[in-house]
Amino acid sequence: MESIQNTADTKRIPIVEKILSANDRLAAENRAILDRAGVFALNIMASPGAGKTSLIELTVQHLVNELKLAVIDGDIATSLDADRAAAAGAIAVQINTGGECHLDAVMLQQAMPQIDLQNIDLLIVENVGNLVCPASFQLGTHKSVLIASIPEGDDKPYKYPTMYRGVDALVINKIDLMPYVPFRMDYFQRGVEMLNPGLITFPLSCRTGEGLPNWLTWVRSAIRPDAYR
Ligand SMILES: Nc1nc2c(ncn2[C@@H]2O[C@H](COP(=O)(O)OP(=O)(O)OP(=O)(O)O)[C@@H](O)[C@H]2O)c(=O)[nH]1
Ligand SMILES: [Mg+2]
Repeated sequence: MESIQNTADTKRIPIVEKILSANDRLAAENRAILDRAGVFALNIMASPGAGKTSLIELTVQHLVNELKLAVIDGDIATSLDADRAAAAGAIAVQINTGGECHLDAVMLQQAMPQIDLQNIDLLIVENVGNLVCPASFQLGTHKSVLIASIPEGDDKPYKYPTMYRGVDALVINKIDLMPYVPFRMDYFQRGVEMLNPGLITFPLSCRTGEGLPNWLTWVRSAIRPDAYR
């Protein structure tokens, strides 16, 4: 029995590696397509309900007069989030993954032709709500952003290290709920610092707008580093 188990394991690992390296190749193609069109792209990841669409709506509302914006929304089902992004003022495309718990590079490659990229400055991709699967699939976007939220609890960096390790910026949303929910900010931030030292972090509330200006400044400077230095 032992040797059968080992054989199954040794066969499984190369297949997973092959899928991931095929995905990485497509992600590199996506990046090249975006760069040729002069589009800066963000991949927004978080657990379900952390506030991805809320932050995208606010970002679109605040930047729509200065940047040409598009949103690609990944969800298992429905076009609810793309509808919200469109109502906020972005060109919006919905990807329904049909059960997959993450977006991958091929899904993005299929969605991008629905947008006139030559006419876009910033593409925001909302990944499927999940702290595990999206961490393994590069999309070709320029920066990855994780949204944590106060009601999820302060232990999440410790429990989902791969996600916290791989991102370029961290939003801590729903800080308006700090008085009502036990959340040790020090403990949370120690976990983040251990996994991703110096990670730029934006505590904010999509509900009250507190902290939002710092996030918007970061987005602007990430897109056009020279203009905002
Ligand atoms: N109190 C509070 N509620 C918030 C805040 N931001 C978002 N919410 C609420 O949290 C809920 C989920 O927000 P969404 O923006 O839909 O979250 P999401 O991450 O896009 O959710 P999925 O796409 O389903 O994974 C909604 O009821 C929001 O109104 C916040 O800063 N404070
Ligand atoms: Mg959403």
